[in-house]
Amino acid sequence: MKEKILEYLFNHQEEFTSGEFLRKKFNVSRTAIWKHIKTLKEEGYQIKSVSNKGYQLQIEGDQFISYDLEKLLGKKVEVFQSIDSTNDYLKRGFRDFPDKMMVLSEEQKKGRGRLGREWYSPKGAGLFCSILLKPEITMQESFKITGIAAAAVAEAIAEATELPAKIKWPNDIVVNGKKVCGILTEVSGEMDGINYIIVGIGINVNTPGFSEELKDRATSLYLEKGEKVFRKDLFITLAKKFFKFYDEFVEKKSLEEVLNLLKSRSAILGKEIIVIRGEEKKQGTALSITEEGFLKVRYNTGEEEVLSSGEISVRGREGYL
Ligand code: BTX
Repeated sequence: MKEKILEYLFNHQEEFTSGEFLRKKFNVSRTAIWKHIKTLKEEGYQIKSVSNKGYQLQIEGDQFISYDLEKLLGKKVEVFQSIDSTNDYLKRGFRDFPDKMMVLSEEQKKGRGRLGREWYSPKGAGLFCSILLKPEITMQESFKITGIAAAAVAEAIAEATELPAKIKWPNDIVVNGKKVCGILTEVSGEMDGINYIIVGIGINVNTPGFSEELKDRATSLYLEKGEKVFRKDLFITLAKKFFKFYDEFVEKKSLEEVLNLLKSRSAILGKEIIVIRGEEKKQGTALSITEEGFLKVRYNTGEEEVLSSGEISVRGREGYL
């Protein structure tokens, strides 16, 4: 019912809709209408109420509206004003949530990176989203999902901003040598298959600045471009690209376009890198991306290795980033 009221208000934004009209249309009590409107307001929708006139949905410029995004993408999209972590939300409810559901939040109180690290997720300026996937693929194949997301993010950023977005294998997107996006893919599965894959994507879109600790390594699309970027368009482009690549992979086992992008947009191929495993650090060169989307490295010892995931530091202008 709440969704139906929202849909009606969304499609009639230019006018006020009276509570009486809604009551008759949906055949419920005035109190029920009032309660649904109250819940929608609590969820962050700006609904103006004027006595004798009724209700009007007011959408500010760059606001994520669940109904609007669902209509454009044809998938379930939940939007929060604040949450602990969008990945954790999907993890808690994955059994009841549909495949390919997405969740966005204006801020995260406990945004997470890999290995328990923090992801800086301030209100209103970023794109913090997670995608729930329940494919019939193997654990080994699930490692390719981060590459699919990285290719989609880099392409979406380049398309929306014309910035030179590069992929720092496996899970970062960098612009001019600094991180604008991190991807956290979490997989749960057993011998006979996958329970879920949750792909968390955090993009610094209009973030005005960073702490002392982050500012040498992190940047935002706004800081690089010098003007604000419309988050809704970026999200729609990103989601469409992600699902195009993902469906091609799951249905046809094809990674062709993704592989081309992982290579052509790579920030590390041919460069000196350090492969970090806990305390161990090995120097080498990033040789190539394999047919699986994995990274082939040649260490300075002459030994070669193919990595399906991992942590990499790349030699930049000022040492290793
Ligand atoms: P990562 O472990 O590769 O990167 C985390 C590191 O990046 C941190 O230790 C810090 O040095 C740096 N960092 C923290 N915040 C930022 C930032 N906003 N911009 C640039 N650098 C930063 C990367 O992990 C994976 C991040 C995924 C984030 C998404 S947001 C939606 C979803 N929900 C959630 O809790 N995480 C994911």
